Amino acid sequence: MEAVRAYPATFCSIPTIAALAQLQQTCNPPIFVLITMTEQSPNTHRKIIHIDMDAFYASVEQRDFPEYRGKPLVVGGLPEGRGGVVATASYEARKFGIRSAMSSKKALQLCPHALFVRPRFNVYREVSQHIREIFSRYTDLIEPLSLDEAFLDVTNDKQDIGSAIEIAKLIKQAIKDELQLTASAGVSINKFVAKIASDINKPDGLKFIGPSSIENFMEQLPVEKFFGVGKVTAQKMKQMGLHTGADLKRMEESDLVKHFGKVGKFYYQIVRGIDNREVQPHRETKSLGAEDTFAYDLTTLEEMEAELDKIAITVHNRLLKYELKGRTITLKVKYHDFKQITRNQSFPTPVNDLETISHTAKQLMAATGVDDVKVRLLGISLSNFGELPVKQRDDKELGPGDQLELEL
Ligand code: DCP
Ligand code: MG
Repeated sequence: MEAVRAYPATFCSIPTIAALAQLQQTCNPPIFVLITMTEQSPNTHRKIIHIDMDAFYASVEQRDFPEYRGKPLVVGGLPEGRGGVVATASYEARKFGIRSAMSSKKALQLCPHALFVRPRFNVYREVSQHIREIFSRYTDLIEPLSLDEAFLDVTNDKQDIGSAIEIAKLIKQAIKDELQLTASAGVSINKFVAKIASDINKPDGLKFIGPSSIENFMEQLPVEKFFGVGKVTAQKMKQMGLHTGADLKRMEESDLVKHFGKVGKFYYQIVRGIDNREVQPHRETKSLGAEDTFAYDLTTLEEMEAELDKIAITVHNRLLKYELKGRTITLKVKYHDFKQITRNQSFPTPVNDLETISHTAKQLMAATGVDDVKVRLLGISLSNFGELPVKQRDDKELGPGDQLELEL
């Protein structure tokens, strides 16, 4: 017999190596060894696709109104209205620096000849249903993250195609043929890498990151691309000399946890290409929120209120994006010693307006007692959504740049 596959010894636990050595001594002829994966090696058998529509709302508008094609188009609040924000911008508008969640006024300053239109959610919802129907031709393991984005597990695809790259191509083609829209796809062995991959060749992109290139890919990835790494954490990492995945990989797990809290465990695994989260077809949004870690600990109520106002705006935008209203508002406070508390308030009917979110969060904050405290993180989330039309993602699936807590 011959060895089918040998994993590097670093993947094996010490007892495993010892047991093998003993086996080798006792076996003649040489043994047949298949070392199963340990916690320290990536699970390479899954085939995961992440699909994300390109400039979704704007592309739909350009498709339906030929006069918008080739023009800088902004979908969202109108610049003359109060507090309008950009939902998305066409690629032509992005050249001027216009981005989602920016105020529409700022967008107009950046590009005075941009066209501004209000979103047509009913149309986006229809398109979303159609792309999900396309996905379902290949698998039932579909986890939508928002109207324009989903994970698909095609390890055992319905049509026995076998190749995830081929399936991604077929899906992209069907979206083009049937909807006259483009999507980008990322293909890999886990959700994290597939999601990053789909962003690499946008628009109309397809990127495959296979098992043999995954560790290398993670090593060269800038730290800000890592899930859960926001601006402050990225800055802290850089101060510590951590710029890329390779730098993170040199850290002990315990040190990562010491410096970054629970998410340190996730960093430790993900730089090794390990992300065993399953594609969850029936996942419901349980909560949606945002949080921020500060460069300096906050000590006064004024500082905390100012930060809560900013976080409330982000939460409000996300609620609008996913068309959600919640009955419960939760405040999360993490102190300088990582001790964490949550406080919440529930309402008789679901809410999503900015005023209520920021006011409630500030009231809850004041009630925690802020004398003699040092606050390193604040977060606001909404939950208790009830039956609502769009059941999308919870905050644990947001992309790079968002600072969110992970269940590991
Ligand atoms: N959206 C929103 N508010 C945000 C972000 C997004 O209303 N802060 C809406 C508009 C987007 C849609 O959600 O069209 C999908 O979000 P994406 O992040 O996927 O952005 P796009 O599809 O617009 O662009 P990209 O090509 O970068 O995916
Ligand atoms: Mg998109």
